[in-house]
Amino acid sequence: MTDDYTPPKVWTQKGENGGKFASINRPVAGPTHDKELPMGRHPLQLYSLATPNGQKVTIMLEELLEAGFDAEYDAWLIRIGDGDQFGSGFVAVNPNSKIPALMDHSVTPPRRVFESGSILVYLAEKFGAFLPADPAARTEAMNWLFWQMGSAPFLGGGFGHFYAYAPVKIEYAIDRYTMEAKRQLDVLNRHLADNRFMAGEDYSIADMAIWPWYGQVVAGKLYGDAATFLDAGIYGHVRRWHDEIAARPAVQRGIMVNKTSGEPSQQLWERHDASDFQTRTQDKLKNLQREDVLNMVNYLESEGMDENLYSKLHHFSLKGRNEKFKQTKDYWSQQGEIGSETNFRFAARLDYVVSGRQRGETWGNLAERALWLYPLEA
Ligand SMILES: N[C@@H](CCC(=O)N[C@@H](CS)C(=O)NCC(=O)O)C(=O)O
Repeated sequence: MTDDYTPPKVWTQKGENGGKFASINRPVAGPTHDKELPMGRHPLQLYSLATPNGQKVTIMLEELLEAGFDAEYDAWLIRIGDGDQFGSGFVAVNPNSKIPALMDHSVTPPRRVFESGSILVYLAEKFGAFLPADPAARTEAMNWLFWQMGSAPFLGGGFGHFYAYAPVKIEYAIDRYTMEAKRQLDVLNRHLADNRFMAGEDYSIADMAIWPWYGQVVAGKLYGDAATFLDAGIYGHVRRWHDEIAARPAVQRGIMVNKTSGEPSQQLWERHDASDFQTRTQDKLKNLQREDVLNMVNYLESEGMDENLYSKLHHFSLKGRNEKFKQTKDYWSQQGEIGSETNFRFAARLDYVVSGRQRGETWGNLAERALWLYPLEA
């Protein structure tokens, strides 16, 4: 890569262009491989990752539940760094291959919803919540929601990309997008000087859309030390608004869903039940004790494990030793503690399968998911 580049007449791909997202950038759309999406027991099936765009939707779903609506959902992890967004099942839900994507199975035929703004409006209208009914306030909420959809690509794809992710630091690009990011923050700061929330007195989907981007940048949660670089302390009204929203229990839960980085106690890779926040965060899964594992094994045996799953689980358990699951169980009892990463992952798979069975899911689905969620080679 040089700084005196003259574009050719017709662009051609010269291989990966470096940077954090090099492996998933490509100049064409459509699926790269066949892969069905998993399906849980709730009508709403979310396929996502806890980026700011993903968090908007999990915040909304948790807010709906907190407010007493029947918005129970399964949130499945889409690892965009691994290319899951290019699987055939995902592309059928979102032809744009980007998280978040939602299926609503409460209607016939099931309805796909993609683009985070569209998902927020869809859910707000479906449940009649977080979008003001009064036409003036509703219009204001929509104004700011669409402002976010149009503006955040400059913050994320522009500023965040060139400041934090690009393989080279290009002063021109960083200057250009820093200027725009600061201008946008000033837009928000001026508005929030006179308004408690984006659409006035009521918290709405406009706040849920803007907060994960601009709120978290000002609070120092995005792009390394970007808050210092942007002199974020001068956006005091944005910070006040950020802090009020950050204190909401639904927001605290929403930002944990499909999160695969940061504090293990804040990572809930998949969400299938309200209790998952207490029992299935990464710190809890890592703390599984030997007894728990033996209990799981007993449970699996009493349920009558199918041969296919036996062989899959067994495959993970003993680094390829050719034994049956019964021997795996004996191995566990002899070995005692769950020490190695291999053992942890095996235990996590068992736990996953047990709780999936309790939710009434099928063996085959669970086995596939267990393989995918807890890869041995990680
Ligand atoms: N406008 C879309 C943007 C979604 C988006 O950019 N998603 C990113 C993660 S934040 C993604 O899935 N990237 C994967 C890719 O580009 O291949 C929305 O708001 O839903």
